[in-house]
Amino acid sequence: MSETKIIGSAAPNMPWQERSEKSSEWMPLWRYNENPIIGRNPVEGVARIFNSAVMPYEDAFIGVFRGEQVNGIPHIYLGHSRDGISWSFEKERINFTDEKGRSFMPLYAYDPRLVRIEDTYYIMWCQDFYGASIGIAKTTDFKTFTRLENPFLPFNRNAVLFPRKINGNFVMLSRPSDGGHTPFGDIFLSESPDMMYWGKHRHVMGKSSEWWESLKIGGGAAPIETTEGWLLFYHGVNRTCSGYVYSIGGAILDIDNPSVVKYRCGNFLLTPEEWYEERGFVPNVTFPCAAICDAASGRIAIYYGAADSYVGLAFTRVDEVVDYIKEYNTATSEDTEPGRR
Ligand code: BMA
Repeated sequence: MSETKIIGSAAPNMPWQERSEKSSEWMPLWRYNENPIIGRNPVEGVARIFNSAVMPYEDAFIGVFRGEQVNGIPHIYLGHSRDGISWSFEKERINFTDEKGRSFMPLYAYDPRLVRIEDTYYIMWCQDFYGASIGIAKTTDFKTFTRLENPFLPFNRNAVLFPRKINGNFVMLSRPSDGGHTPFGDIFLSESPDMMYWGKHRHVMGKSSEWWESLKIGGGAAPIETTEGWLLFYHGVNRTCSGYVYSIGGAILDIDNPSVVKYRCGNFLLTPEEWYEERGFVPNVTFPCAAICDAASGRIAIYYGAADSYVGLAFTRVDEVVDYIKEYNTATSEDTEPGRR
């Protein structure tokens, strides 16, 4: 086993369960035995919660959740948990405001990610901006949420910020798309000095010749800083004769120049197998949106949406997953170039 370490803070109270005999020894991720951790009808007016992001906050955990309301329209709900596993949700969706404090709600909002940079928490999601595009807001107290300028033109999805500035700029991954169920998609990166103007766009990685990610890919959890580079959990999609299948993949990006992919794993790390991943509103979806990690022990807990109906939890250790990604590395020269054309 390598000596790869997480660079970051300790989270000794993070959810954790050792690999049990239920999970294959040779797979790099193992599922929480009590999955799914969030079931149907979790709060009044919300039929399903999935594709959601959580993080440590004060002595407990906080999260932004994709709540599919009973009218089918998704919005973002705030949730609290003492242990990161058992969640309670606020009944009212998050009230986003403009900079003057006036309510400024998106028409719909889905697939939120949550990233802390210094003392500010940023939420990124997909919303309507003359078609699916990225919305972003900030908060310092999880009571007021101020929307910022929309970072990108339509159409775009799967935005996720890096948890610190790189070379003096904020850096965000995103996945340009179409206005529907996008049959293509690569991960790009953009930089901003101020969270308002975004540029220096670079290609990070595209679909690959491996069948599980041969249609499109998209960023997942906020990249985790490690001694090998940025560890990125993302989703990869295969088109089958009965629809799309979403699996979880892993890659390692260069620490100072993250449009350079050092390694990407040719094998998926997790694919739909359990009933809650294979059966639901949209079958065969595992969609990572967050990871909590403990730098001291190297433990990582990945939160993923399952079948657009539930939230699942999977675990790994940084050295184990980085070794696996390196062992099955299939990065091509297009991946390892700086992404500028
Ligand atoms: C994608 C997104 C995700 C969803 C997935 C599978 O296009 O809309 O929110 O989980 O499709 O339905």
